[in-house]
Amino acid sequence: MNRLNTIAQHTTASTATVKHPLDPLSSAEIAASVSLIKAYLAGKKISFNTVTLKEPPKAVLKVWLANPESTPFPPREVFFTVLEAGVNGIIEGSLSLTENKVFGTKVVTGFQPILTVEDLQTTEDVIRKDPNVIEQCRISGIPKEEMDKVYCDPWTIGYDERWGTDRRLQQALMYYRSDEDDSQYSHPLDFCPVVDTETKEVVFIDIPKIRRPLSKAKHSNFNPKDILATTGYRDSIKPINVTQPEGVSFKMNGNIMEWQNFKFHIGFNYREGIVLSDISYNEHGTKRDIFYRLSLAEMVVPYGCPDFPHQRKHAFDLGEYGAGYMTNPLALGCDCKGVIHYLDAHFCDRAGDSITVKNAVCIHEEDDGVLFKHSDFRDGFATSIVTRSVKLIISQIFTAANYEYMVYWIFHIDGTIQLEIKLTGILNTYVMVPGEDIGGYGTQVYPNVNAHNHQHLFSLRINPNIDGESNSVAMVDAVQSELPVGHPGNKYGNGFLPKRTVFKTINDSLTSYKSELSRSWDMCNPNKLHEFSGKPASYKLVSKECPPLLPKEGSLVWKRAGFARHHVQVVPYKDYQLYPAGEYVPQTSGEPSRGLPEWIGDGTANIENTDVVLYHTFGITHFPAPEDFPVMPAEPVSLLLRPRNFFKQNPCLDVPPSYAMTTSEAKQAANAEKKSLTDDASRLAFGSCCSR
Ligand code: ABN
Ligand code: CU
Repeated sequence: MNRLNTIAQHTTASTATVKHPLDPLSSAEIAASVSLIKAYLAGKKISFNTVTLKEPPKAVLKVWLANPESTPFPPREVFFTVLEAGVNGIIEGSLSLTENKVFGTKVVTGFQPILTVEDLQTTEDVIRKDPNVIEQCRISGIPKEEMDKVYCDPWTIGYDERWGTDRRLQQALMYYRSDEDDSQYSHPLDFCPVVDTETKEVVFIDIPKIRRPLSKAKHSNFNPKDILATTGYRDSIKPINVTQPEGVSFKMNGNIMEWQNFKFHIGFNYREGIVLSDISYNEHGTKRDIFYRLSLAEMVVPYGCPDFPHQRKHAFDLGEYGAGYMTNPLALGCDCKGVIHYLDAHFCDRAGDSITVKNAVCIHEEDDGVLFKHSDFRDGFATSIVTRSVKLIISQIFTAANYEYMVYWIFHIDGTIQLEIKLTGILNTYVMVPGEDIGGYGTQVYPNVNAHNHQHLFSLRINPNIDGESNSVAMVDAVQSELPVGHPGNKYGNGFLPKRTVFKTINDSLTSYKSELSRSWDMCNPNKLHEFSGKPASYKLVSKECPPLLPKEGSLVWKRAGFARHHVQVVPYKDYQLYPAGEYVPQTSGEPSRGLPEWIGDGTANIENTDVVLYHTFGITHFPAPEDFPVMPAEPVSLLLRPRNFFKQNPCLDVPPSYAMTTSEAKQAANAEKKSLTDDASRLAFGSCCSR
C-alpha cells in the first residue's frame, strides 16, 4: 500500500490535507468538528471552549512512525470542551473526523475550563457598567463620565473559598488610562471586582481597608510619541541585516522539520503552544531517537504580597489561559529577523467559528558563534582551525495580559536542544500611597506604583526516547572523593568525581537543583553503553535557574501548583497525562492537588528502564526594579538538553571549517593573511581595508 493510499483510506474531506498524525487540526477539521458537535448537542445552547487534536495513543503512533508508507494512517480524533448556557459544569467529549461521529460526551463538575479571549473581554465590559464599580471608581478619583478610561486585566480568581469552583469567576485587576494610548500599569486602582463571566455580573468587590486614591502622576508610557516627547530616540544603532544568499539550511515537509541531521515534527495546540515530537538525529546514516515529545506543559506565577486579595494572584498561564490561545501573530523583520518560515495556528471562537493566528510559529536560523576552535601556541597560533556554527530556532510569543513570554526552542549543531524563554512586557502593578511602607513585598518602580515580588515557574515536560523508550533517569552530582586527604586513594586530596544516582522509583526522582553540586539529570538508555566510555547513552538536562517555590508548604499556591514542589519528578508514561497542574486548572482548590501529585501517588511505581516522563520546574524569582518599568527589557531563562555518551565522538566534525591551517601549511604560508573559507561578508569595522 503506498502512503497516499493509506491516507486516502482514512480521510474525509476535512482531513484531506493532513500529512502527519500529529499535525494540528486544520481550519477545515475544526469546522467539521464544530458541525459534528453542534449536531450531537442539538437543542442545547452551547459555547465552544476547546476543539483540539487528540494525539493518537503512543502504541498506535509508533507503529505508523516506524513505517508510514505502508501503515494505515491513524484515525484523526478530537478532544473538545463546551459550556452550556446556564448549566454548571463542562461538557467534555471526543469525536472521530475519520468516522464523522462524536464518540460521546460527559458533564464534569467541580472544575472550570480554560479561559478564552471572549471571557477576558466580557469582564471589562461588565465592570465598566456596574454601578458599584462606578462608585468605587468615583471614590478612587475617577468620575463616572470617565468609565471608558477604566480598564481591567481579567485574571481567573485563582481560588477563593467564598465561591469555590462552581461559578466561573474572574478577578478584575483595575487600571486607569487618561488616554487610550496610555500604558495603564502606572495607574492601578486599589479595589478588585469579582465577575461571573457566565451570568455577566459583578458578584463582589474586594475593597481594602486603607484606601489608595488614583495616582496623580503622569502616565509612564513607551510609545514612540511619548519617547519623542521626552528623551527622543538614539540614532547610534546602525542596521544589522541577516542575509542568507542561498536560502535556509532546513527542509520542511508539512510540519516535519529536517535540519543538520535532526528530524522532528512541529505541532501546536491551544494550551502548550509549540510541541516537538519524534525527535531524532541521523548519526552518519543511523537514526538515533532522542525525544518522543517535548513541550512547555504548565507555568505558575505566584505573587509574594501576603495582603488579601493578592494571594489570589498566581496565574497558571498555560492551564488557565493557554500559550496557544494567547499566541501573537508574528511580524517579519520585527519579531523575527532574517529568512523566516512561519506556521499558522487555528482555533475556534466561542461560537465555533474558525480563528487563524497568522505566523504563530517562527522558524529560522541564526549564526551561533564558534562551534569549535583550536590553535597551537608553538607557532604563534598559526596552526589553527575554527569552525562556526548555526542554530535553528522554533519560536512563539504569547501575551499573558501584562507579560509577554517568548519561547525559543533552539537546536544546535552538536545535538544540543536548548529551551530559552525570554520575559518581557509589563509588570503587574498595584497602587500605593506616597511614602507607604510596602513591607518588602514589592518595589516602588514609579511614583505610587508598587510592583509585587513574584516568581515565574515553568514546567517542561520531557518524554525521552533515548535510542528507544526503555529509559532511566539518573541524578549526577559533582562530589569530592569520600577518601580523606592522605588516604592512598586520595593522597593529595584533589579527587572529585560524578556521583550518579539512578532513580528506581518515583519517590527517588523527586529532587531539587543544587548549584554547589553542579547537579544535572541524565535521561539515558541503560541498555546502550558507549563503546568508549562504557556509560549509557544519555541526554543530560542542564538547568541552573531553578528557584524553589517560595510560597510555603500548605499555602494555596503550593497546593494548586503541586508540580512546582520539586525541580525534577519522573513518572511512568501514560497516554493523555499531559498537564502537571491538572486537566482543568481555573479555580482548583488544590485539595486534592491535581496533575503531577496525583500521578506520583504513593511514589512507589518503577521508573527504571521503562517509558518515563520527566517534569522539570525552572524559572526565576523576580524582585521588580525601576529598570523593569514601564516595559521590561527581555530577561532570558534557559536550559540545555545535551547529548552525553550518546554520539561516538563530536558529532559535528563534518561541519566545514571557516579557517583551517595545519602546522606544515603554516610553515609554508608564513605571514599569509587569515582568510575565511566560508564567509565573504565579514569586514573590518573601521578603516578601508577589508579583512579578506
Ligand atoms: N497573567 C494572567 C493572565 C493571562 C492571560 C490573560 C489574563 C490574565
Ligand atoms: Cu516577572
